[in-house]
Amino acid sequence: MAKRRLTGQQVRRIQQSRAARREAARHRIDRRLDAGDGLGPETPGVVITSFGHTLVVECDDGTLHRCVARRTLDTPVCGDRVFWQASTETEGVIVALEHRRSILARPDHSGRSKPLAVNIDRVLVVIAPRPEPSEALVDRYLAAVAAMGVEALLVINKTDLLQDAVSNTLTERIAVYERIGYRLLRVSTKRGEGLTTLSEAMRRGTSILLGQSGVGKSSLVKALLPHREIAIRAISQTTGLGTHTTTNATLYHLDTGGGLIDSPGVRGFEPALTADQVANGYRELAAFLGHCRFSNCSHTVEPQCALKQAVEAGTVDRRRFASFLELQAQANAREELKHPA
Ligand SMILES: Nc1nc2c(ncn2[C@@H]2O[C@H](COP(=O)(O)OP(=O)(O)OP(=O)(O)O)[C@@H](O)[C@H]2O)c(=O)[nH]1
Ligand SMILES: [Mg+2]
Ligand SMILES: [Zn+2]
Repeated sequence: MAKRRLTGQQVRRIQQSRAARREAARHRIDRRLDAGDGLGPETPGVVITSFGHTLVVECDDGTLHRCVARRTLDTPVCGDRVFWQASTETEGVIVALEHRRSILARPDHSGRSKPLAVNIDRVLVVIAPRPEPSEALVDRYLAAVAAMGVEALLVINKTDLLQDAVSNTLTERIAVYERIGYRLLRVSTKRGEGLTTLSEAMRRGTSILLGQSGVGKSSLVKALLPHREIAIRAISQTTGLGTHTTTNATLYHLDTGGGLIDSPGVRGFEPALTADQVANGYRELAAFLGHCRFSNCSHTVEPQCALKQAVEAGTVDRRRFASFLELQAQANAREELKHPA
């Protein structure tokens, strides 16, 4: 039978009635909460992923529970430590959020900054020979991570593809990050190479995988945890419409200790940093900041700029410096929008 196409108006009506039903359900839960009625005891747990308004909460015993959040709370996200109460046999309601010790935010469709995952201790920026790496993206991630005050590592996946001339260029391009003190791990999920060292590096705290779509973040999770995903999929009722692209941040536990969050790939990333945070996000500039002739030096046109001199001397990488100036200009533009002269 041919599928009958819905008109725009019908689609809108369906969406409205779904939203209304959801709201009504949440109101009912709020009333029950206020009346202290029929809900289970407050239980601690951690949000491991979300699907629309449904949050998947994991308890200390490893059980997974579908929950909604009480309307008065900030929207819980992956990594949030919460308290929840059972509302039915299979569902629950999150009634409290613990303090977040770190927040990784990124702009949503409308440009507003939204937490992607929280309580992260370490960021693994993943790149690969294919898709073509974007150093601009790596620089942005590293600057954002510095502002979060957590550790950053670079992971080159798909080293099995590093056999030709491409490999030398990639290695050269990436070498700058090692020179300025970032740890670089080389792995291949396909060949199972480098995975032990990687899990060693993640043994403590919670790590998150960030990077372009297709670099192999989910493949890394699968290689490290072949079994866990199935349970989470069952509870999410995802349809698996023939795409492997990750759409939600999801927290996994490693057998070797530590947590690992898989995240959806991005094309670009504009961290909402201040000019100072941008400067601190380029660790190789630290030795030169404050040494320019003018204290308010913009490091663009001024004479005797310590940063430009370091670039000329070859101490600071020219490409990184250009990306620093670009991020700094964006930060200044944001400031001006907030406080027009
Ligand atoms: N040659 C090679 N291919 C790999 C390796 N790891 C992953 N791939 C392939 O890369 C493609 C993308 O892998 P994913 O794990 O889905 O990538 P992702 O980073 O999770 O992508 P998004 O979820 O879209 O952000 C798949 O076709 C994998 O089979 C590797 O080590 N070597
Ligand atoms: Mg993925
Ligand atoms: Zn300067």
